[in-house]
Amino acid sequence: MDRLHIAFFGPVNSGKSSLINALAGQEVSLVSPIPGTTTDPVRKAIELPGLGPCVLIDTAGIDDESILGSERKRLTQNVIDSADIAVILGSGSKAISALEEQLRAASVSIVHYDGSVDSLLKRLAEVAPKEEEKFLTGSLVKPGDCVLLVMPQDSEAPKGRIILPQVQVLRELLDRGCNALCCTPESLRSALQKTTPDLVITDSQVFGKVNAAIPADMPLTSFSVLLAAAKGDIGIFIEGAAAIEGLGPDSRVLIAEACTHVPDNEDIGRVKIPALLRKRAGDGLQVEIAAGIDFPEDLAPFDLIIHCGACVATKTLVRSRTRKALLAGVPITNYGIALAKLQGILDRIAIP
Ligand SMILES: Nc1nc2c(ncn2[C@@H]2O[C@H](COP(=O)(O)OP(=O)(O)OP(=O)(O)O)[C@@H](O)[C@H]2O)c(=O)[nH]1
Ligand SMILES: [Mg+2]
Repeated sequence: MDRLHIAFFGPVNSGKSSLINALAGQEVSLVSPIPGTTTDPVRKAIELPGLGPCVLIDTAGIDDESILGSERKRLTQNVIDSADIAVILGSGSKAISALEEQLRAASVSIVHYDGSVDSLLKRLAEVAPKEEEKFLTGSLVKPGDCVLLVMPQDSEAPKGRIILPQVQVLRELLDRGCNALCCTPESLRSALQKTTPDLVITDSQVFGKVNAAIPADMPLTSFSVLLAAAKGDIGIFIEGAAAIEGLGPDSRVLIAEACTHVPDNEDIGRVKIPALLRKRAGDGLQVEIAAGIDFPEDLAPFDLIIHCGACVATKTLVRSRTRKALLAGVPITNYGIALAKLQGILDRIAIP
């Protein structure tokens, strides 16, 4: 399950850090009477009563006018773009009204702190997204279904564990009363001899291979398609993937990753997708990578943006990047949809 990202905003010295420390029951952030104590955003992962796993994010005062103020505002903007809920301390000022406007534009829920931690927790629980709204598999499965999960364990897979989207889907299937069978692309045929699945969920990188091995009428989707549907606007991503057809040797493509993993020589964003794009559009095609919270201010030079599956990113972050791309007039899609398009099976995949 995704952690709920709760960000705290207010003027300098309004007690943001004190409130976070009170909620966490420990010293997460430095408190002092000196205005401007918190400079860069401070993040703390914690379980809150009634809310479950959360990330509390402390920020610099929205009226911080120090020399570094404008740089801090940029970091604060990154927090706005990735928060699920904003807790605001104070009211009435111009800076707060401007902040509220930004938060509303980024679809962040707003809660005003009234001085009571108990009532804050209650309000947070009210506005937090409900568990049932968060199913990745949506209406694609029902209790009793058998779901086959194709999970390559190649050199890119982490040692000794299973990657987050696969863990999330597996857990959800168990919670929803489904029977899940896991296999690798190599053991797919023997898995199909043992059972006839109601749905196949594969890693997008082997879409083509899996599609060729299963009956044409067997529902097929991928982990990153499920994530895209839950976190972004999948309709926009499908439309965006059409731009792949128009790419040529002079085109520029931005690959945006939400996490900062160390890439290896089979990396999907840096190696596999660029290679497939160049095979289709020509060797001259330029690919730029943006990782973590970095996302270019100016998107206009790009002909297409391909975003990662966003397993560690919030819905708000994906939506805000999608909005920026649309405003700049640049088509945006994601790894799973792009790979389905590049492997010629976009029309065939099941979307929740
Ligand atoms: N009386 C009273 N003082 C408080 C309360 N909350 C915070 N303070 C005091 O207000 C001062 C600022 O508190 P911080 O929590 O550092 O405020 P902040 O909003 O994080 O400040 P910056 O990081 O500088 O933006 C400290 O001296 C706190 O002890 C409160 O509820 N009541
Ligand atoms: Mg502070």
